[in-house]
Amino acid sequence: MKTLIRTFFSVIAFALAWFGVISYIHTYTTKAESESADKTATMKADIKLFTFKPKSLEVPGGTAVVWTNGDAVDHSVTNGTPEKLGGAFGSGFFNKGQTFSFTFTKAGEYQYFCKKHDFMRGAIKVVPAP
Ligand SMILES: [Cu+2]
Repeated sequence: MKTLIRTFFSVIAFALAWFGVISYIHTYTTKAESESADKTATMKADIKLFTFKPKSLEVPGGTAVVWTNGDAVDHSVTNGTPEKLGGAFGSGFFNKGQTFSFTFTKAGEYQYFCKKHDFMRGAIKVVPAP
């Protein structure tokens, strides 16, 4: 009987130890993930009433620009102009409440437009990172 109780307690102790190790690993990895995510600076932009807001935006290199569609119609964020595509980024169509994100690493002027409404235009100016 004594051996049985001892075995029972050692099994419990073993299980608790494992639980501790696993939760420690879990905490450690999730923390590492959120820390690396924090390193990317983000800038928010909106699409509202068929307009990119702000129409032009200046960001340092390494910034992720996140566009949120506030209209109940599909829009896209497509690099270039309808006359001359840029090719650096293109969102495809996304609808109300959805977002598109692009991280700008190279300095320069990036024009963009909406593939469905070619009068919708905007620009991102990327300056060298400080
Ligand atoms: Cu559009």
